[in-house]
Amino acid sequence: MNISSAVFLSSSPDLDSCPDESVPEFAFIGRSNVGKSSLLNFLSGKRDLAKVSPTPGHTKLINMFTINGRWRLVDLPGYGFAQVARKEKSKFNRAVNDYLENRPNLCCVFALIDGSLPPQAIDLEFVEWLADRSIPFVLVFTKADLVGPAALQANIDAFKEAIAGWCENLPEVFRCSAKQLEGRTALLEVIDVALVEAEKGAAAEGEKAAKAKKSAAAGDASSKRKPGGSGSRPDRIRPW
Ligand SMILES: Nc1nc2c(ncn2[C@@H]2O[C@H](COP(=O)(O)OP(=O)(O)O)[C@@H](O)[C@H]2O)c(=O)[nH]1
Ligand SMILES: [Mg+2]
Repeated sequence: MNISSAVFLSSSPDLDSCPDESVPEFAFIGRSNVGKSSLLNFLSGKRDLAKVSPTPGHTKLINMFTINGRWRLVDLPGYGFAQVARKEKSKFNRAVNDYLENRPNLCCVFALIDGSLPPQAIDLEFVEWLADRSIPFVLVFTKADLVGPAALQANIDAFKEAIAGWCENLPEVFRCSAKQLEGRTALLEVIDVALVEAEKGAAAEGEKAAKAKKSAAAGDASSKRKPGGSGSRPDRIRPW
């Protein structure tokens, strides 16, 4: 995918104040200092898209960027300072929880994991939380340049082994280095594939709606929307 435009759209403190749900969204999240801002800048080709901050925990808002006028890149607050106890998994961040659980146009979460470290409890808990809710996600191991390939692979294998019990199907795994400019193509390919699926889904929804309208016009009472029905929210897009 060629990124021809990346434009800041919004900063929202909660789900209610997020923009409309008309465009497929891809969310990036990880522990503070995992390299999220660096990766977003690298992916978008804009050096200052997400400000690279030396101060961990800097971003508290749900930040959205419109890419190529076609999809949104969503920069979610890091979870490094939530101090989540094992039994309090719902408390990462209310806005993030709300967004991840209830955003119908969320296509995929890119869960960023520091590839230079062995599995960290907070990352494992977050991935368990995603898997519990069947939220579609892939794992992105960052800072691949900091360790040798064997150590990186060992960290990835240990992580996969730790989550194997929670995930029905193991998620796709990617490795990247914003410093050495590696891993961009594979991540953008994930988005490309998901966009095609999302657009197919949207076209099918459109056809269904057009058929319903036609049969309603023909006087078919069964196709009329029930009062108080759930409206026109599309089904959650699940490309994998
Ligand atoms: N070696 C290396 N350092 C990185 C990489 N990505 C980010 N960093 C460094 O990690 C620190 C945190 O990066 P940042 O992008 O601000 O992380 P964020 O807190 O997750 O947004 C900064 O000092 C970055 O320079 C990478 O791919 N390789
Ligand atoms: Mg950052």
